Amino acid sequence: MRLFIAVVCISFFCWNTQLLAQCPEGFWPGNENLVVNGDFEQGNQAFLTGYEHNPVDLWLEGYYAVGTNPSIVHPHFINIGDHTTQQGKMMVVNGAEVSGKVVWEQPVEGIYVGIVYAVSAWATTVSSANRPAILQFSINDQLLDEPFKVASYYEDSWKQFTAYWTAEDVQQLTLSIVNQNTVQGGNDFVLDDISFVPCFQYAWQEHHVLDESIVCADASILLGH
Ligand SMILES: [Ca+2]
Ligand SMILES: [Ca+2]
Repeated sequence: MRLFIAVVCISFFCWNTQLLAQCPEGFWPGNENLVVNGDFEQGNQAFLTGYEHNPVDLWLEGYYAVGTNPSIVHPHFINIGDHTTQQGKMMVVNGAEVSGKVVWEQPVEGIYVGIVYAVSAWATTVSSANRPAILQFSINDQLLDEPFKVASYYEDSWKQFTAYWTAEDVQQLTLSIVNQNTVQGGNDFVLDDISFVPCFQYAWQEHHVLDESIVCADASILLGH
């Protein structure tokens, strides 16, 4: 029996490129964002953090809220909408004075050993002070790639930061975002649309395309002959 596979859509049609992590050139993104509630639309749930939760007041360092506008929870934070729809929720953070403090963390399951993963998040500064937070991903307490200086909203709006990681021998991991800037005033930011997706090389995908969980949801797959 011959197997004919026609994958009609390409990554542009499968994914909203404004939200999800981008795979390296030559790789095809899997169909599933392994992060739960990465857009924060479910509110303050499904993630862990080293920060204290206060839904109405972020005056103190080291506190966070999940809400629709940073200016609601701090009088000096800017008045903006979230990244997903401009009307949804995001994580608003008054950056702490402690280096490496975990901002956001979530266990991730269903890892394919030997596969490259792309992890990304969108962030922007909510304070007018020019001392932005410096964020970095980590997996199982190992920092990934270079730290990312959060952009000024008025200069660059929201910016996506991305890192790549290859699964070696783990089936489960803990994905984290930490802040490396301990300057008290100005290291305050918002996070949104966190994603973690597998990246398949085309040859690998042709051999595993029958696993519907890892192929493009809009692809047409033709079997026969
Ligand atoms: Ca959102
Ligand atoms: Ca701060």
